[in-house]
Amino acid sequence: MSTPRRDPRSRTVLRVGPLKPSLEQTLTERYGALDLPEEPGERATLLSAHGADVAAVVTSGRTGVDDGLMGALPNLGAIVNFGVGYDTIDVDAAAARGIGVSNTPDVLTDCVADTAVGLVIDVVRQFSAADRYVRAGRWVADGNYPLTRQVSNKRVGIIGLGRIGSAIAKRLNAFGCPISYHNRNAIQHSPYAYVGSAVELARGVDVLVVAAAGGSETQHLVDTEVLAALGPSGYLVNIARGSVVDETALVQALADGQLAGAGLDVFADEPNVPEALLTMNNVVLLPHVGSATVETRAAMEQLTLDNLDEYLTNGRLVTPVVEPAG
Ligand code: 8YV
Repeated sequence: MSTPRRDPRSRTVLRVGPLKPSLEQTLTERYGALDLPEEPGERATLLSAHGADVAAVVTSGRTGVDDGLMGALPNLGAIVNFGVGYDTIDVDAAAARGIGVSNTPDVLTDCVADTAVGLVIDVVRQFSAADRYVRAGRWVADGNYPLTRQVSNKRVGIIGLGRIGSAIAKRLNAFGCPISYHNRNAIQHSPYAYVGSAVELARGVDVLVVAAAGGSETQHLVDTEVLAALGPSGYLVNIARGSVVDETALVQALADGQLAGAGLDVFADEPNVPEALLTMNNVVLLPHVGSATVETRAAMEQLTLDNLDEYLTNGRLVTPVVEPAG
């Protein structure tokens, strides 16, 4: 027997963590959303006064929702995530509690794949380093910049051939790069070569691109052994989650000259970047901007609101990761 649904306009929405300013504004103005305070005392006050009213949460990968917060929201039915990665949401706890979870797939695939290709080109051709060379007056003082390496035809290995990994493969394939990949399972009819482990994949490529989802299953999948297999002439690019790479091992490998370079859009403890990386000229550092274009962020915002509306009016989600219980 299903419970009768309440008027969607009367249902309470809670914003958890900072979001795109225009999305925050819409949530406040159109939905009368409450904001979860960061300060523990204020948070406890809000939760005891309104926790039982909350039907839906809107959050992002920066903040997420843990089991404890779900427990303080006994009538929560959906967690709507701004972003494709949902590793900061305890999805097992949500599923066990019958809480639906949505994300924003597809709309950001192109921009994140573009970012990966940008990082591959930048780290292999050393464009950021060469730019610094010009700005420092070194072209005049020291002459031509040293030769770098060619991008076209490099062997590329992709960890995580999902939507984004496949879009990266398609782009780099057009550069003449032979593509191989590692996933938990081989993808049927994929045009790319499947490799059974991350170490084996790293051993056979020049550039290793990390595009796997974050979370406990992929934690430190790229470890000392994988980096050693990639070797002193290999490059690592990560546009996925900092947690997939053992950052301490990465810094060590770079410091020891055991890796040619790294292009990183994501880090283990954002926005903090290991101090040692800041002075390495063969490392390109981006502040998690993979999806950060006007077009893509607008599309992510729209899909977030579509999921919220669909849940509040029909009890369903447009792009569910976990289906809400009926
Ligand atoms: C965003 C991302 O930066 O979609 C993701 O998983 O990492 C990025 O698109 C993030 O969602 C914003 O918090």
